Amino acid sequence: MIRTRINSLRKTLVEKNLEGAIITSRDNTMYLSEFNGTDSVIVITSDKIYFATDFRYIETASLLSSKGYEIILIEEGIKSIVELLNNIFTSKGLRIGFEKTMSYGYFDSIKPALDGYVFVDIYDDLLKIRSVKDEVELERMSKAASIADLAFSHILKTVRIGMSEIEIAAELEYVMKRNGASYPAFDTIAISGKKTSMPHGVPDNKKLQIHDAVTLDFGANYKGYCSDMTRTFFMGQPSDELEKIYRIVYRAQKEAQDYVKEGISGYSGDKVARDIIEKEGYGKYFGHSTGHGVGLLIHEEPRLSIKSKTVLKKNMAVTVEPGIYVPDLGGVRIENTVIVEQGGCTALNHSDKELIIL
Ligand SMILES: [Mn+2]
Repeated sequence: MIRTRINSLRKTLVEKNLEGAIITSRDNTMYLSEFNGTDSVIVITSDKIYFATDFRYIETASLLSSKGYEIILIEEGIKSIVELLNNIFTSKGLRIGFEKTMSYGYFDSIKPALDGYVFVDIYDDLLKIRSVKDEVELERMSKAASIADLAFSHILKTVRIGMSEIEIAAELEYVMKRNGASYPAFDTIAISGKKTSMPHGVPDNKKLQIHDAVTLDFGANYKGYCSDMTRTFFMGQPSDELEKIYRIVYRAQKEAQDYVKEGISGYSGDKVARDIIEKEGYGKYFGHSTGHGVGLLIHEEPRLSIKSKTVLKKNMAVTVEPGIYVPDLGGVRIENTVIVEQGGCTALNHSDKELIIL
């Protein structure tokens, strides 16, 4: 798998006429080596690939030599990186790939070593390569999603009036860790009552009350890969309007998910959900896009949004998550992560989407 990923990057080097590339982001170093540590640098040329890391990681990194990597010990921080680059890139006036997400400080430190080179962004190219998942990635994402499913069913069994939002968030994260997650895929959202009108509200000491809507948006990170799901349920019968909103969001989510398949555009995937919500008169309360890619990062390519021109490919992972948020009333969001296939898609998470009243 690693070799295939490296080959895809080499294709980009050829297409963009690059002498080589330097990669420092954790998501891309992880993608190209499966090494899940920080502070590592990959330098790639047409025929060589180097993995540079410091004492803390050198033992783990040494395993990468069997994958074709040359391992370099960083002894003097950035000075070692500059030396490495000086040794590898000796010509002038050529083009070199770098990630536009690199910090200015880092870029400033390595620039003198690459004097005379033209810097060309390859971060977007790597995102594009990463948007189609391979078998190892699909397996990890599926596991990450089932860990989140377990945590959700645990909450449905244990949640009580009087519990605080923070307690619920902590419980979700605890159960995910107990079931193999390294950490939450992002800051867990567990909000209730009127706060559910804030799509990314922050859990606090607010306690659950009768009739409250409860929105949980959370995921697990399993071996580097994220899962992402959202459910809204109710602590006792919700108001008529919130129940109506639930049914609209349910239909928008279901129809958009049923529509997602290889060959559709990100734009049209968003439109299916948006049209349903707009027709019901709630268009202005659905202010975010319908979905985003998921993988090593919680938000990546492709997008299901009015701006997206991406055509979905087989084995892309994307969320389908419409929502309606009415200030001073509350909100509902239902989110599944799906894998794009020929003629349809498969949801990675299996928790029920039907209206749940506890
Ligand atoms: Mn999401």
